Amino acid sequence: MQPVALIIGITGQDGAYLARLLLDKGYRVIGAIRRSSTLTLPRLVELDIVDRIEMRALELHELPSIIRLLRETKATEVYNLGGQSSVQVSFEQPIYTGETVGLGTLRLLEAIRLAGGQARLFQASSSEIFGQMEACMVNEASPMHPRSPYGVAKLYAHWSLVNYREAHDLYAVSGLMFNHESPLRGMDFVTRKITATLAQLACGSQTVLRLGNVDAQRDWGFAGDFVEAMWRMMQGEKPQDYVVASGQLHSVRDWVNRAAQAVGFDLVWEGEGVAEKAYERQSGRELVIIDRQFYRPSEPHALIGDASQARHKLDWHPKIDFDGLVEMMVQRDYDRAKAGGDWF
Ligand code: GDR
Repeated sequence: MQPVALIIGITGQDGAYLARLLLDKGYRVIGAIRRSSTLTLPRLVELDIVDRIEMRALELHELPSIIRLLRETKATEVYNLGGQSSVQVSFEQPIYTGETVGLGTLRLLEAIRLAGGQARLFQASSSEIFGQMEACMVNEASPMHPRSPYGVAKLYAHWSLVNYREAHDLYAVSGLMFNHESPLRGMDFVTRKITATLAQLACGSQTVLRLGNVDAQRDWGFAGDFVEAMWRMMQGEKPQDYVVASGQLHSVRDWVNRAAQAVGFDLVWEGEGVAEKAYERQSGRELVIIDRQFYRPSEPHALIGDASQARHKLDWHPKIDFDGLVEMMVQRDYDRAKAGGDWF
């Protein structure tokens, strides 16, 4: 029988890559979208899969509508990639974030249980649930202490899932996902902001790249590799949670330097804290400035994900490394900037 996947969050970066992977594997793919949202599908268009996905309206606030959709589609696998996903925005919209990320996941679990409990659930959890840690290497057994409203909401979702697995015997798994990027990333996130702005600067734009904490460090991987791990987690005999990460730590400054180099800028950094700036060596032109508005009230420590369980038990091996990722994103944004449009 053909497997049926329901993807919540189909319009985002991960939704697009996952949909392509599942279509290639022969799945019937159903994309759930909010009735109220305007239908913009540029990522699915870019991957050339928009016509192969069945779109269905879904309101995660409305429990009966989730149950109905599960029953009508007979979804065998549900991927929850939805909800407010910006850590920065969660400091301004903590309640909305808690609603969509925390309670949204609980409603989905309850709907799967009420619909008979047959559908498997993948929950996109986050390294933000670890946050404050003494050690910098994190695995599935590490203590959790989130440092943002987003992280707190993801922690609620994570423990709700564990509880439903234990209490109701659902096949539900949490991917403890570290940062993952791609040319389909939204501009709210620092990597894409960097590659898109530098590409525009290289094509003659007069703008300046404004950033917050350039010394923040993250473990960054490629989203296309991460969706492969999601699918593998759903094929196991027993449900189990996994850390999904590249195992490499880099700073925001590393991203800027590498991306600048890729478009031909030789950067010189000067000053400290919010007075720091980066100039192009030859022309002396100011390209990067620090802007206090992009600092966060609190941040997680620099955490590296230990994905050895995923490697050994799921046979998951990411293909794109840090340099390959920066190169891929800069190249795509450079092409977009030259073509003069179609930004998302
Ligand atoms: P993050 O990603 O918060 O780790 O969450 P983001 O790209 O927003 O920030 C990464 C780091 O960059 C620093 N930073 C800036 N961030 C943004 N957005 N804009 C800036 O101008 C800027 N300047 C510096 C931040 O302070 C931070 O340290 C991502 C999301 O995908 C989550 O949904 C996911 O769960 C986690 O990764 C794992």
